[in-house]
Amino acid sequence: MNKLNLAGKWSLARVGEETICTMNVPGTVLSGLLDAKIIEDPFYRINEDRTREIFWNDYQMERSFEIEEGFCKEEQVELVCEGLDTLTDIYLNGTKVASTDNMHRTWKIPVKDILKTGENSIRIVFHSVLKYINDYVYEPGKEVKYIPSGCMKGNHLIRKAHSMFGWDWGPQTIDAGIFRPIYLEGYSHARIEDVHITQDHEQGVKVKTAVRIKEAEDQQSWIRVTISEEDGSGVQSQQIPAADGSAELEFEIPDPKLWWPNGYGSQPLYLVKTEILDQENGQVLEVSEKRIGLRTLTVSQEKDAWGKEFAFCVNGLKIFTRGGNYIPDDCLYTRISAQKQDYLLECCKRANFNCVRVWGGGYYPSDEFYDLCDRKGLIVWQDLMYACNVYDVTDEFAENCRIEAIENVKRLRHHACLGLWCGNNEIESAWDHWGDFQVETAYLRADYIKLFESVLPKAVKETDPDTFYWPSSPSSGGCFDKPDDDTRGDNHYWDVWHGQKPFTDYQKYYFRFCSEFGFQSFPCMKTVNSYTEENDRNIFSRVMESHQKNDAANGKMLYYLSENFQYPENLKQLVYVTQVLQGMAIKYGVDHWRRNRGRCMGALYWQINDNWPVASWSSIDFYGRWKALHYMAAKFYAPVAISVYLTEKSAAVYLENETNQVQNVKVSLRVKDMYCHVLEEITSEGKADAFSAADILDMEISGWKEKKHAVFLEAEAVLADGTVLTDVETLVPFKHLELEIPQFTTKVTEEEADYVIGITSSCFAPFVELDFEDADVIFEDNFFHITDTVEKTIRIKKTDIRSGSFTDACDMLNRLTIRSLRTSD
Ligand code: BMA
Repeated sequence: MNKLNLAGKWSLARVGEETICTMNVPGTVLSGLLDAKIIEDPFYRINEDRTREIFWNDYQMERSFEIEEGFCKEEQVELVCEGLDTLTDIYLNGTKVASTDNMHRTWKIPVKDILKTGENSIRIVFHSVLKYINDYVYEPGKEVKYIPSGCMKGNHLIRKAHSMFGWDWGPQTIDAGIFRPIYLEGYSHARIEDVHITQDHEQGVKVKTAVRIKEAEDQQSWIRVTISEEDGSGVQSQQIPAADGSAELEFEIPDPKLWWPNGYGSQPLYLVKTEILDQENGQVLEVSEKRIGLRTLTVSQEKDAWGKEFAFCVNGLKIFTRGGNYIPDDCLYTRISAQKQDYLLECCKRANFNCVRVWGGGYYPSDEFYDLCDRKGLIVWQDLMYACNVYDVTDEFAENCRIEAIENVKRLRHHACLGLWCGNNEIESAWDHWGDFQVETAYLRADYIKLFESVLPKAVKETDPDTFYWPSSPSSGGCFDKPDDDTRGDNHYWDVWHGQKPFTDYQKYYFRFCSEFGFQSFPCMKTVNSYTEENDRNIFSRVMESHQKNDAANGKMLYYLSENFQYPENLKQLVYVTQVLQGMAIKYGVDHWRRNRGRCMGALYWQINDNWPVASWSSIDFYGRWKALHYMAAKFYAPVAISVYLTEKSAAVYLENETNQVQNVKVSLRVKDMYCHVLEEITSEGKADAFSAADILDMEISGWKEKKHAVFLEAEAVLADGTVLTDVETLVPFKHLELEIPQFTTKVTEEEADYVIGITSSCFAPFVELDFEDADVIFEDNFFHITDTVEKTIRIKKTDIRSGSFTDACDMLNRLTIRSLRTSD
């Protein structure tokens, strides 16, 4: 096969005008203009406004390229575009060869007749999507009135990531361009059209590969499939002639090594190599390689005492799913590198996630994303790319969506990490009871069923019958049958935050699986500084408000602040305290649902990441900096976790055990004063069975009513292997606690691979944050409580110094900043 990569230098222009600059492809209008320094950073201050406006223009990208004679002699030549954003006309040597209208699809365009030996040219015109949606003339009864929060009217008309038009956490930076590889392929032989790998775990493990090829004229081909472990051992190979272009080969895997999600076992992968060979000379014509993991993975919906469960079931084991929701990592999609995603997903793994939900308002990530999830043991809940919108499902639109689904399902279905396909985000629920949806026409309502309960599930099931399909998130199974019912299916819960209910409200709900719940915070000052000038650094300034896309959110953060903490003295302290609030909120929900393991079987918080620097629900900001929530998640998502459940009269200490071992534990619950003196202590031994949660100890606390402002509760669990887990609760909100100002003593020592920070406090210091103003590191733990006068040690692996550097321990000590609730700077 001949392949010519068309990546590299292209020229960028507005249609009909002079070249603006040369740019790198894969690249977009924004990446091109930014690299050429023609526009300023769209994320700085309110540059978003200017950035959006440039997309009222049509753009074109153009280049020439040389074709060798041999290429033109191939029987077939195709132009392959793996990602075109979005409304394009493609010209080769001046002839229009295709128009495209879906950034989620791969376009393969036959171009043999147009290519010539020697110099050729390609020009892609990107029509303004803003003009398209603005000029769009709706048919009577089909005008969609609903606009998702922060987004633009008409975003639903185009198969382009909805959130590129803005969202309640993202800017309207639009963009257009070639965001994935583009190349020519010439061939005169049979091609692999499809490799569908399925597994049978009934008796032992059998791997089946169904191969379909497009045969070439006058050529007989063989199909060879080889399967091996990743290290090359256990090779098995079979080769058979292709009969009518297809072949099915089955392998029995001796001593199968099963793939498990993070925390339940390892993630061994097997390599499945499919080749087509020329029957006459044995020459290999084409190769396809896929990595698989041996596992069964589905969703169990067995009936039980509470209704119907909703639990991922891996190799027969029902797990408690812990994770978060993923959005695109950047508004400029060509900057979403495998390296960036590796970092993000590794952070998820470090916080003890076993699942990420790829949310439907973004894009289908690249293959590398799923390779990384396979390796890290992160189950992917995969939405199809539809969110919070109403669609007019014409035949043409339905066909476009159908092909998009088939292409992406084929690309991803072999991945070990793939947990389920989900039709969309929140649209069933919206049709069921969101007020704004009830004014839309019945015609459009019927179109929901057509697309999400007919066209798409049919396409997905035909292409990947083995993976679970769920019509919407949340849902109870479809047909507008109480999509928010908490006795079955999944739920999104937003009464804490959008509904301004107290954190304790989480404890009223026993969802079967909570796939969204969230709480906002500001990113840290380093990130705020990146998009503001000194004068902007007030949360109600024009600049900071434009980096807050949920209109009511600043008010909400201040409301929750007023309920829990004293008034912060400055922006630094405000930013810190919003992060603490966010971590506290999510911990409340997760602890409660984990205590009710069995009834609830999953928690995915909203949201893991950001696509620009912004105040949002994320636990990791745009620059990869961990907010308090991410550090806290590492603890509340740990396979074995402790939590205190407080009621008026008593405090109960629970152990949540997501391991296959019984956990024997010694638990202490102490009432301490502000100088960490123990005023009362009870201890108890107990156990939590494998995959269960248990109430280990209860303490009557009514006796502390009088002194409730002067004490805190410290729960400690010592596991059989010596691991110590702690949790802290207070009997009054922190704002009413008689906290002393802590005097910290710190030291830093250097070891070969780590720096070790030793820190002592003169008194109880809740939510201690360590940081460096001019360096980024990941601490072993952060936003922790100091509950006694013993030195606490926190390690920093040298490999976790992400930016900046330290000459030695002394340098680190000098630059270390410490904050806690009673620190004012
Ligand atoms: C959820 C998501 C997003 C949104 C978030 C916060 O329901 O699906 O649409 O960003 O709420 O409002």
